[in-house]
Amino acid sequence: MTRVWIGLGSNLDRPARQIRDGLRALASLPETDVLQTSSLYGSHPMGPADQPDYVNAVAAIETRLDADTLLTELKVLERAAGRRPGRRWGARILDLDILLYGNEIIERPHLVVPHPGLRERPFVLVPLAELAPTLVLPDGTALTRLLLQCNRSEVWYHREDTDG
Ligand code: ROI
Repeated sequence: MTRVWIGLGSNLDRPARQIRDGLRALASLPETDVLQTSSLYGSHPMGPADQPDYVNAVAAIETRLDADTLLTELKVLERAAGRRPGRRWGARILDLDILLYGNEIIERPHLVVPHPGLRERPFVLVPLAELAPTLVLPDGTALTRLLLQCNRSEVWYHREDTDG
């Protein structure tokens, strides 16, 4: 079994519900256990600003699926949630990203792990640190170091009674 960190994001069609459904959907993946799920966090969109705020979370899973198979399964879940191809960095119903796949470094055209945005995105680093404060990336960088470099005030706890 390989420990994998998944980033979830949504900014369409009741994002908090999309994230909660997405977390549940991860548990339905074959040969996969969900170990931990983070709180839900809000953030303003990175990229084009003419789209709604995001809700983000991170999950720790353990899986026997290889990285390519996992990626394919995640795309199936995104599509099942209603996601359709849209503009680059545009609004989306559900984004499921492989952030880390064990301690592997993968650099292929369709899959780069650790996720290229991981190092500077507070909406990924903060939920990741909630689950794994002592995490170290495959290249030896400590998560704590990345957290210090990012602007934590760009993310907030998503209030349970709101769904924006
Ligand atoms: N911005 C935020 N805040 N959260 C995301 O999950 C997110 N995902 C994306 C882009 C469009 C880059 N911006 C984002 O894919």
